[in-house]
Amino acid sequence: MHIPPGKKVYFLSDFHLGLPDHGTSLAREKKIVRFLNMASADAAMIFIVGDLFDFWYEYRKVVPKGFVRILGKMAEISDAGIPIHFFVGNHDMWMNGYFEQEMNIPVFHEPQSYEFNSKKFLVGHGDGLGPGDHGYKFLKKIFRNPVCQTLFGILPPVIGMSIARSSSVKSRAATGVKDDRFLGEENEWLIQYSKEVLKTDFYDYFIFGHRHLPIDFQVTEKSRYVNLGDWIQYDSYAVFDGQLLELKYYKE
Ligand SMILES: [Mn+2]
Repeated sequence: MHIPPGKKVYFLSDFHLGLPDHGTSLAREKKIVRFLNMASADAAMIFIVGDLFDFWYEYRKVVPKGFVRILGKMAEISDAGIPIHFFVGNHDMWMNGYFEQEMNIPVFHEPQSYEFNSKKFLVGHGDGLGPGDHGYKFLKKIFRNPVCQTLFGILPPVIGMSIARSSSVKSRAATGVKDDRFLGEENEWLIQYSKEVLKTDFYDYFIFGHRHLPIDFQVTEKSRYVNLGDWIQYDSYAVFDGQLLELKYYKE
């Protein structure tokens, strides 16, 4: 895709809407909508790279309550002809055609390659990539198993949603705050993953979320890894202006 002069590509992730309560989440949702308003003024394309919701499960005929402002804004931007690409995160992987049908927004479950103005990008949420984390990788297999998903789907939503809510809270408690700082090149698993990919494929930019920590790291002389941070603590995003990629912080 060619990005014309004056146009930009935006990347952002990890809003975790729904967390920790309705009022706090709504204030955050409104802020993200204001950001999207600003971005859509000069966006050629917008990437939302996972964990938009703290929990999302699409039943066959029903979707979770709430989130009308951000969904409305995404629909409006998409209808205006600005493509939005969505990547599921580990908190909202249970998507099943709603974004595609309702908003014409494609949903990706794996990292994807893009080329903008001859720069190569690898974009994905980032969960389950790189070395280690075998516990999560095993859970992810269960979460993505069609039989398990169907069984969850036939539970009454009041039960399903409360199981999900408590496991989402537990997964955060388990992560804690110990990873709230840069762990060094050897221990940042998405840096290790990027290096592994570079052995066979070249990318100028690796763009991931999931880490909840804005990171801009030069992996090799020619390749950078950018972590998008989150919209809970940082209000961080990345923007590509056709030549350069920058990690930025939204300030009102
Ligand atoms: Mn997240």
